[in-house]
Amino acid sequence: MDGKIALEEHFATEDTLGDSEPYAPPALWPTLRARLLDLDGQRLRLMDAHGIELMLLSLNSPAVQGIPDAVKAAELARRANDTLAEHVAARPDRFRGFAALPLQDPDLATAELRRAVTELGFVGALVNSFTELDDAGTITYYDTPEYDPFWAEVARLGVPFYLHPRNPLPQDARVYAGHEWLLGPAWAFGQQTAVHALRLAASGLFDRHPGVNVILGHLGEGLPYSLWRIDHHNKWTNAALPYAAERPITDYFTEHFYVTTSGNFRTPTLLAAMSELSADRVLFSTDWPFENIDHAADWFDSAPLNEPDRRKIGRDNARTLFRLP
Ligand code: GRE
Ligand code: ZN
Repeated sequence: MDGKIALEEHFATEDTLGDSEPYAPPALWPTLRARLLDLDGQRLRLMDAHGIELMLLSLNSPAVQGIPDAVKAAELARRANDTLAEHVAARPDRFRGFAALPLQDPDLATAELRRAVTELGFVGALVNSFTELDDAGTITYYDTPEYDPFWAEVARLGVPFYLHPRNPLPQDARVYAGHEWLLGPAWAFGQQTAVHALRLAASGLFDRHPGVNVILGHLGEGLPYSLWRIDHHNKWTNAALPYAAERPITDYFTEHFYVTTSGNFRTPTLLAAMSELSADRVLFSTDWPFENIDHAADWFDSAPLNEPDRRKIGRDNARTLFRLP
């Protein structure tokens, strides 16, 4: 399919490059490094060869979320967003930007989001799940009351919030001891991000801010497969909803969440996401440079979809969600 739009597509700056090194075998790090730093060479050639018209670009992980000092995090976010804005300005026909945000401080994050959208023309924010804070392994999720003004601004600006994975900190990763292969994209990324997404849904933030939309990668980090059980386990007990939000989690998932195909090029899983969410809430993505553009595009282009759904997922849903021309 020509004209695809892809939206979980990463790059790195010299500041953030090192965060991705642990994810490549040493022999392949020079290749991943070059793929992360490249914006208009191999990346554009692969986009051309595989029918991707537009990429929405975001920083690698955890980047800004991994810097405990709020002021340093805000400086890094600003620098990275300015760099990205220059690249987008050079090729507005091929690239758009997601803002990196210093959620260490809700006010700084709100200000940087506003600047990125209104001054730099960014189409949303992509945040690498929880943020480190202070020095003692403190972390923060965004379902707590101090983030309410931030979510109000997300709704006011009308831009989506992409909740992207990162690994748990060692103190929260003891379940993986001796099984480190489960860290990262194999399992821990998705598990960690899914819990964060459920925290947001259960917090009531979508009741307070109905204009907020959250995007999850990797076909929803396992959640479409789990929604029914989250809401319906032990129904015979007639228990009240065990959280602050007013409605079942499935309602928020089907009304406020979108999922992308990033790094999950599997037809039965795609069909499960489509049947829980509808074809209107699934969007094509590759997860370049951690995954291959040809793997994503060849799978998607030949997946057994009807052509109207392929157009929606490959292009039209993104045009609507991001108000692209
Ligand atoms: C990602 O951004 O999705 C990612 C990483 C690191 C390794 C694999 C991966 O940040 O998919
Ligand atoms: Zn990614």
